[in-house]
Amino acid sequence: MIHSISRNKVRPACKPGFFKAYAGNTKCTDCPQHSSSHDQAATICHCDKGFYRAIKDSSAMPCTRPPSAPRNLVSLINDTALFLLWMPPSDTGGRKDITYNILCQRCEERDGDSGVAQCEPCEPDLRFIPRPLGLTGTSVAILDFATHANYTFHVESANGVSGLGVSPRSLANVTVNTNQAGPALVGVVKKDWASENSIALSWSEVEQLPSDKVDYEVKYFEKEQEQLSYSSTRTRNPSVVVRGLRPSTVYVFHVRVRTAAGYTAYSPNFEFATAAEDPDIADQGQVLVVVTAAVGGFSLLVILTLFLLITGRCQGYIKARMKSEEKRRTRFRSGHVPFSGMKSYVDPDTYEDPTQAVEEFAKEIEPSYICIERVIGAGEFGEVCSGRLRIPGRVDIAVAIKTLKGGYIEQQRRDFLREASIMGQFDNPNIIRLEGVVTRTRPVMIVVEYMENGSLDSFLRTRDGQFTVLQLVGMLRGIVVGMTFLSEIGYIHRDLAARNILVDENLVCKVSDFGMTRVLEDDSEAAYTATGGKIPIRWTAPEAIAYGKFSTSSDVWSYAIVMWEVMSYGERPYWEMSNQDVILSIEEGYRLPAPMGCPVTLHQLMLHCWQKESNLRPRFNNVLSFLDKLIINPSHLLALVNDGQSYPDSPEDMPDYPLFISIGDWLDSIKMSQYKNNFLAAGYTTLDSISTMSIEDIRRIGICLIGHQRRIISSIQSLRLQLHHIQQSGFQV
Ligand code: ACK
Repeated sequence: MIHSISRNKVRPACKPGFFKAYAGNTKCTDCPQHSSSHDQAATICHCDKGFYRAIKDSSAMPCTRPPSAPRNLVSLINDTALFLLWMPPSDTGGRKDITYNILCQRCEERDGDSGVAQCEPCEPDLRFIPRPLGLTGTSVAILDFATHANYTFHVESANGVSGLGVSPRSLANVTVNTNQAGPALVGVVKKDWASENSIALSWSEVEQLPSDKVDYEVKYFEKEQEQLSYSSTRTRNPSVVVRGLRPSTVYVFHVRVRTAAGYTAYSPNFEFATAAEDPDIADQGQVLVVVTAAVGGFSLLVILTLFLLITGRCQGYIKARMKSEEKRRTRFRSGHVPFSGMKSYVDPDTYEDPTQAVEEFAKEIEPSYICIERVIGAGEFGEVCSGRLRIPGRVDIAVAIKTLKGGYIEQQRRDFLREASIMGQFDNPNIIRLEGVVTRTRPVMIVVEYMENGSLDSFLRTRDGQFTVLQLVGMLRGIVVGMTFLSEIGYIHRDLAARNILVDENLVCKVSDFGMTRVLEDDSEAAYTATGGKIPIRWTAPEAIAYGKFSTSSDVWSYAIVMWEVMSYGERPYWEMSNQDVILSIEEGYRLPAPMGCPVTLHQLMLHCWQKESNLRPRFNNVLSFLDKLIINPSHLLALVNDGQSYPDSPEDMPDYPLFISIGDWLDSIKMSQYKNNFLAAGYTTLDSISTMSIEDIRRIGICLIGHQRRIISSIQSLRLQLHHIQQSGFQV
């Protein structure tokens, strides 16, 4: 009875601040968040200014607003794809239905020096993967873009109430220059003829070659031997005769176009064999051509040499060249990659007169074109300033200017300019670009491109925890692109460390600080070793510390230390351990554990680069394709990217990641790819599974050559040690 009375009791009308969606004897409820009612008996609360309800939202839901812009938008580019990566907005507007739209413009700089760009919508055939609009993830891949173009991408964050009000769109922007990328412009490469030691190739020129085409680069190597050595040669015409090959050998060739702005991608691989040693098999006519050409070439060389000797000019130059050739031959003998025919790095020390190296590789700048603005740091030779380079008829650019302080002696001047003659030989988007030098007036200056965010180590220390793992991987990718270039032209850096990487406003990382011995003198991290050399111990591979054996593989070791610095936001490698302890620990097999929040896959890559045996370490191009795979398929990394994420306390809390280094990758890295099927057929599919294999197991799966068995088992032993370290550092593998 009481019950029925209370049911029949009529509730009063809702007061302001409350509402009742349906008429009847129901309770009034508080207006949802960001809404209010000002009248009695409200059936709906109206959204506060700037807040909205989507059509599908019920009146009981809070009012929401459009999200803020995506954060930390970055771009990555390779030969065929461009990637945009970003972080979700800091303000989601109170909704979970966030999506992203990509808007694209192609911008050309206007004629004249106004510096104002003219933009138009991007070409319709640009492909976005998965799609340009309504993305739910925080990355997109873009294909079929033009090379040598500037694209501006606007990434818009939107939610169910975007577009309902008058608020501006929430956009993050990034401008990408595609000079460094490009589809292969060379299609089919044909063999015209082959002799015992030569193969003549030709290819058709594509219709739309870039106007700034410089020449073609033909890269070749013995089939199955790419890891050991390759060579390359250049030609201005779409044909070449590649000489110095071995008889009866299959070679792999691929060709790319070099433009003023860099390389396009390589053509597909083409395989051609040289003729057998039997002279009857060689094409006599072709041999004649080669002989004639060789004799002609030799006579020309003799005449030219005589002329130069008689006139007495350029003797120093010839000497320097001979010295440099000698050095290169020595390098070849000592097992380094031969670069026959390729314009490889020339050590300025091989010039009798180093001034000549500077003249050859660095442009002299008129000092009045340089406008120094402020001092940004101190180098060993003098101040480092920022400023602008104003070359008439060209757009002003921001530059950093290294100066040589007064009172120097000639040797200091040479050492200072040495870096310019090294840097001037490099042309790569991830290597600091030399604009030129001032040598004819005082102060002597080296002018390089300006990098807004300065050195990578200090940059990361001031931005601790502010980037996604993908962004960090993007930075690492840039560094490895630069290092791949350096290793390809035969330059060994010797002092690769985060302090020697510079970062621009778009987070593009570029390798800097060249000059080997001088750089090491300059580097406060460099310490004297037992053999008397000055070496940055924490960054240097054990064989380089112990015997001064620097190589591209020792640069790979240093690169992995840079990876560790990046993933730990600029932590000092091995913390406060003394240099001596670092050397001993490395000798005993200790390796740096994964930094907090570092995906297992990246730590594995580091460990792979820290193998004691230098020839088991991956090469830079392997590291690059490794990172590219991660970037293209970032799900393993993205799973770790949570705001305020903390490192799991126990292995059980770790997400279950597949091992990133596949059996195939591992076998490639030890040049044993031919056995991939043996492992897979016997059921060995992860590194974890092979880590317990014995030499008998190796034999059982059909690997019979003793040398190959040894190489594989030694790599497995080193792997076992690595896996042990990973487990000790708390990761599950
Ligand atoms: O860490 P930083 O700001 O970056 O301080 C050092 C300082 O000069 C002494 O080397 C900065 N620096 C060097 N080269 C450049 C450059 N190209 N652009 C911007 N800053 C530079 C470096």
